[in-house]
Amino acid sequence: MRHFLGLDSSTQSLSAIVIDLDSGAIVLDTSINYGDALQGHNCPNGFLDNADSLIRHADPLMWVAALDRLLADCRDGGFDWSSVAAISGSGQQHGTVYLNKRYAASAAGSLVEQVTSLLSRSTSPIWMDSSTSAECAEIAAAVGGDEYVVAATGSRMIERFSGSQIRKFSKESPDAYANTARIHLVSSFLASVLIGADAPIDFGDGAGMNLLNLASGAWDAKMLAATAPGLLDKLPPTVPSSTQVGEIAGYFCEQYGFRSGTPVLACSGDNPCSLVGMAASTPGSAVVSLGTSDTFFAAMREPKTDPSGCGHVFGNPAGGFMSLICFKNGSLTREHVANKLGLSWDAFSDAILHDTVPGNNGNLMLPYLESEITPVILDPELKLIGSDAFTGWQDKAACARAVVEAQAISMRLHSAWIDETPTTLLATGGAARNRGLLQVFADVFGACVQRSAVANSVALGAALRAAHACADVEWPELFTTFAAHADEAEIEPDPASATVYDEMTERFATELKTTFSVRIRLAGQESNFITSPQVLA
Ligand code: XUL
Repeated sequence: MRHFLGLDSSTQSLSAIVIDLDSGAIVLDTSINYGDALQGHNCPNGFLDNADSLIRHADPLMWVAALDRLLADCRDGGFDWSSVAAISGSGQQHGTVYLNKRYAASAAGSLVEQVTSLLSRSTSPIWMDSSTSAECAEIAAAVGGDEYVVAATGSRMIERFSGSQIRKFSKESPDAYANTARIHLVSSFLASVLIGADAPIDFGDGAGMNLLNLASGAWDAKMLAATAPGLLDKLPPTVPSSTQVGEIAGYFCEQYGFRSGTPVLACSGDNPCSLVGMAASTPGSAVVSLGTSDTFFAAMREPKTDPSGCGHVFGNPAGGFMSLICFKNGSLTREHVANKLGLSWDAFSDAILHDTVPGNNGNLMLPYLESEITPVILDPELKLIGSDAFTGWQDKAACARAVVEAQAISMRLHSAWIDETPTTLLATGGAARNRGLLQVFADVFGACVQRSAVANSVALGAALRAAHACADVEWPELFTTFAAHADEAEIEPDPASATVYDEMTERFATELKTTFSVRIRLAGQESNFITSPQVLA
């Protein structure tokens, strides 16, 4: 049987998808929620409680307990793991796991028992941790500024990325750091557990560490030296994502019936895997994920970097690179406006489609209800700001269009550094249900919008990567079979709106600079403009 397994070790759950190349069907699609199923690990939302809201760590034992549980539940439910021909996986990006020696499966005990004695640090900082501003500044200063960091690693120093987290650990717990022989990402840790040996880090996820040199694919000596002592020895080697890193450990064959010799492909980060699962791993399509945060990601022909340092560059598991840009003001900001207007999502969508026109008659909003990471806006007092037309939320339709238009324009503006104009936007996330919102994104980008029908693009992406590498099936065939778009017509851009949005994007950029204290840390520049904006929120 040609079954391929993709695992997704994410923030709140572990998921598994098995695809069947012969029938073209997904034959297993299941998930374990840590908060529900593994309460003993005290991570109801995927992380340990901490009085300091900047600190977000998880229990790495919970991740392996989830693996045992998921595999056992499926076996007990009748799923035949011996049908799996190859495996790959994904991990939430940036999180780190600290081991006192290189991973080696021991003969006895559950995965929790095997891993417990290997941990040199009992907790793992995850991507939600933002407690490392001091370390980011120290590392940037040591290499001569964020400009070097961006050029070498594809991102400026980012609090949640692994490098500053490793530095913080080395400063706060020098003995435990010295006792650490291996630092894994969640993805390479998962791969290590699967093969029962030390697995490498792939370029996709490795690029989210502020340690990998994008051009060479090797660890960047200058970044390593600035981060923590003796780091090179503690990091696994790096490999292309398509590398087979080993065969499934005997433990999984004995416990769950996997076929001995089943190949395991390098695991990668969730965003790189999602790029594949969304069928967007070749340039031309960009994924727009509209959720709590809005995210834009796309395959890149050339490894460009964002001069403002806000966007990220990761490895594309299908080869080359990908961009990822995250906007913190997403659904919560839209929801805030919809609530102010007293509009349901259907009414919100209808108002945009039927009661307003592209460009909103020149009325512009700046969509920052809370602090923002793209661009970096730190002002906690910051609120939605806009033209007089929005005062008092009287013109409901104009206000509804304004917030969405502003978010789409901001995404266009802040993804311009990629220098690839997408012809198709693949929309996903909760807000992708909103037809009016998608029409605005189509018009602002001058691109067709398709809603993706893929539910778990991350686990699917991992399964597709395993199939591509081990069954030698080409990407287009895999995408057509498994990564379907919703069965509906594409949303076409209105050509008449092109000039309107070219002008509006320029105006937005100017307003942004002249209205806010937009702090761009890159190369020590700090612009500081304040006028007297119309505060709406
Ligand atoms: C990306 C990021 C998140 C995590 C979520 O930079 O921090 O998307 O990967 O799992």
